[in-house]
Amino acid sequence: MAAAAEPGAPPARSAGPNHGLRIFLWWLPAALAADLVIWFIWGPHLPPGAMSNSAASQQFDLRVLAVTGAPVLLGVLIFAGYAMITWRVRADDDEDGPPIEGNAKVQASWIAISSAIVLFLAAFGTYQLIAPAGAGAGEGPQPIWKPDGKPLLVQVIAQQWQFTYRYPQYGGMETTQLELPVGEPVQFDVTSLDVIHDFWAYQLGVKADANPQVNNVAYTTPEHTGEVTVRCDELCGLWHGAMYDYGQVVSVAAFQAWAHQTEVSMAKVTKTLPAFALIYTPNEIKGLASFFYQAGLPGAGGGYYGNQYYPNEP
Ligand SMILES: [Cu+2]
Repeated sequence: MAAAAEPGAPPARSAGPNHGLRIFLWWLPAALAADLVIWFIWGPHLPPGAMSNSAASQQFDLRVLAVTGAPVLLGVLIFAGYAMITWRVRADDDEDGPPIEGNAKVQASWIAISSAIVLFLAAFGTYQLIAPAGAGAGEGPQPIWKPDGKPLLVQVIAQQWQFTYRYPQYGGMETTQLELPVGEPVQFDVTSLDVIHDFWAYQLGVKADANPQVNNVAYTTPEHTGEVTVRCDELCGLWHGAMYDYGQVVSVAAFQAWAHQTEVSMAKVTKTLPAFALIYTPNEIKGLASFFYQAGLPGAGGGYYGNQYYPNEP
């Protein structure tokens, strides 16, 4: 015979349904379905695409982050929905409800799972930041992670408000066209002539600051042919928004043909350029003052350009 509850004592808790298991059984198929949709259907469309190895690596990162985050989000939403339905106030219920109690199992699992996810993401993020070779970000003048093989060198020179591209392996020619061969590692040497810009070749997953007096190196290997959108991604003055152009990834043969033809047709112009260097100081370019003089531009009467004085000498 069961002992009667003492008067005034809280009613004994009945062994009700296993809420944890019920929530888990709602959550498991939902999380599984969400992760499959994210990985296989949404994943291949995540930015920035897979045109280069660095872009593909960034897309992979976003897939992993989304697949990690979706089950957490669903866990919170399903728990909230379950709680609102199961533990809602019934029409004939005017009780306060039982006091909230601690639950060591729930707390320990929460801490353990959160810690595991955060530590995994920290390790994963650190690894992905350096592989492949700098992940398309500027590594500064002395990159630690370099791709295998001898890369095609492309110097990106930013200035208000355009990018030009210099190819030291093709006679140091400088063009406004970014042309790259598919399947070969590329080394971008990014610099600026004036203020801070940022070289962002979206489809290549390359983004590197262009700082004056600094050579900032970024690597990528294009894996598919196609068009590349290049944008300046650092507010750099009045026409910052107009500082963009379109590059091309083409077959190796098409690149070679373009490069040789451009090298020949630009030869006369290339001769007038300062010798190829990793950084340039516009103030020290010989003949600049006479250029200003001939063009009748400000400074034609002699004067300062930057912080250097140029006498009036044609
Ligand atoms: Cu800019």
